[in-house]
Amino acid sequence: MKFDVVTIFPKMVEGPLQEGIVGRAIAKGLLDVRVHDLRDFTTDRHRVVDDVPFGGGPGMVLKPEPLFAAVDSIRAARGAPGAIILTSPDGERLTHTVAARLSALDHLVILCGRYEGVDERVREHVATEAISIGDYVVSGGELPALVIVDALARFVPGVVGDAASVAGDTFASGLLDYPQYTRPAEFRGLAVPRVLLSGHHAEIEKWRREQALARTRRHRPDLLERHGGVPAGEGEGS
Ligand code: JEW
Repeated sequence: MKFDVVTIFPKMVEGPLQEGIVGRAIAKGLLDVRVHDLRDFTTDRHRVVDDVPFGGGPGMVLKPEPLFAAVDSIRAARGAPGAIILTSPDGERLTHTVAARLSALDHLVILCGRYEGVDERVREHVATEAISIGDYVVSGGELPALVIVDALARFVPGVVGDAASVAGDTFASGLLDYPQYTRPAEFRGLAVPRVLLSGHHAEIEKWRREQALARTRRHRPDLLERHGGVPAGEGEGS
């Protein structure tokens, strides 16, 4: 899968991409992520990417010309992408379902906004969709772009070593994860739940299911409703 990320802070994006699961996938050739400095697509001596908003108001807006030029350049080098995503707080919320849909595309361009946002002509005539990573404020589109690359990459075959790990992912199963423990079995007087040390696999499965349900009910009851409620006989009891 190919990504082209356009940003005024290329180092902010390149660093994290070299680490962890995404870093290994790039090293293995499963992902090809190119990061482009928006300033390289300016034509003025001072490499200006922003300007004041028409109509007044606070802050600055990313100018259209460098963003149009960056996408033209990416198209010329790599062909037409399957989608051109604008990161934006008023885009479609990134969910497991949206990530799965986008991960089926072979080539994505991600445009990182900054300041008060980007000229609307970019959104209307360059971007094919706008994506938000959730209902909180961040300072620009770089962290959202990294979240999008990471979340989509996990659906690419071979990126996550253990396929069972992807299938069991919280938002694939519809439940939050059960609690995890590792050695030592007792640490500073804190014991691991006995059932996990018992070797009774059916008991362990039952305990984990109960824990996952209890956590989901407490922290994310909306997830249970979306999946049609708790199936009969699968509650954690009273
Ligand atoms: C996101 C790109 C570019 C946020 C989420 N937040 C916010 C916000 C900003 C400017 C004006 C109004 C609200 C900051 N910002 C971005 C925020 C993406 C930009 C500037 C973003 N997903 N994506 N939750």
